[in-house]
Amino acid sequence: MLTQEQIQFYQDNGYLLVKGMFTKEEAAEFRRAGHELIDRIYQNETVDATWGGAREITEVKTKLMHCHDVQFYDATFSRLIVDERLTGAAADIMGTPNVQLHHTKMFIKPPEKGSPFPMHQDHPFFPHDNDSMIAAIVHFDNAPIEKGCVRVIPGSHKLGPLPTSSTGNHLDIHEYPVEEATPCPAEPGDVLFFSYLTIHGSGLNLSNEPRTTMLVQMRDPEDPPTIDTHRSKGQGMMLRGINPITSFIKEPAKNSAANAPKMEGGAMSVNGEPSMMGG
Ligand SMILES: O=C(O)CCC(=O)C(=O)O
Repeated sequence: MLTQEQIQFYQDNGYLLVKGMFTKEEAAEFRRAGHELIDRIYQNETVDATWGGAREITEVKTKLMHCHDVQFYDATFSRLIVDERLTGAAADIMGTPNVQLHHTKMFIKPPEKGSPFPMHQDHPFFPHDNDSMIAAIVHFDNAPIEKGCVRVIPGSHKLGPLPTSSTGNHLDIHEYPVEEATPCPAEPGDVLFFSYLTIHGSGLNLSNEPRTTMLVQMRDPEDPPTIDTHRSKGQGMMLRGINPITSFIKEPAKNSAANAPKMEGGAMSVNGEPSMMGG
């Protein structure tokens, strides 16, 4: 449960860093599971999840390792996404007892050359009618500024959807430089929540250690997608409470290319699954 001050901070600023949501020991276990998963996947894959927009903000040949829908690979993450500490805070922020999964993804920004994320809103990747969508970034290890911690623009969730760059779903890199945004340095077990309208991004990892995080994207089950896009395995799973929509849940129709927003990143599959959909 969040305090009234925390909820007010989120409503004013569009983000909230919750310190110590998970213990250091739990974070170490998530990190072990995450790194072992990436090691397994990257035995067969060479996918680099770096966004095209990141290539515009640095000439360094950066890298980013990722896995979408991590709960399909290790039950450690299935338990994490239904943990009441996480979903209870998400419910407090969204103002609904019911929390539904949109997707998960883990990122490892490798030492010395971990890719940045240009400033962006998540909204264009998967717009929804009522803008209930939030992200929670669970930190598996520490993320100081030099590791490329997430940065936000406080209050930007009140601006509504902004025009994106002609080269991707990010914002203009000159108008919104990453280094001018507010850094959110974090320790293992801290969780950063933000709205899909909050402008956010992150810098390069220039340190000599990896930065390991898992992002859980969640929504109110009564907030429908505006367009049919950005499907993922497990989407629609209830993480907390009930789904008040009582008709039988059907498989959505096949994704329509006409509806698809601009993509970020280059790679298209990990283990045969569409995996690089940005956002
Ligand atoms: O992990 C990060 O540094 C930022 C991730 C992000 O902005 C996103 O996936 O939308």
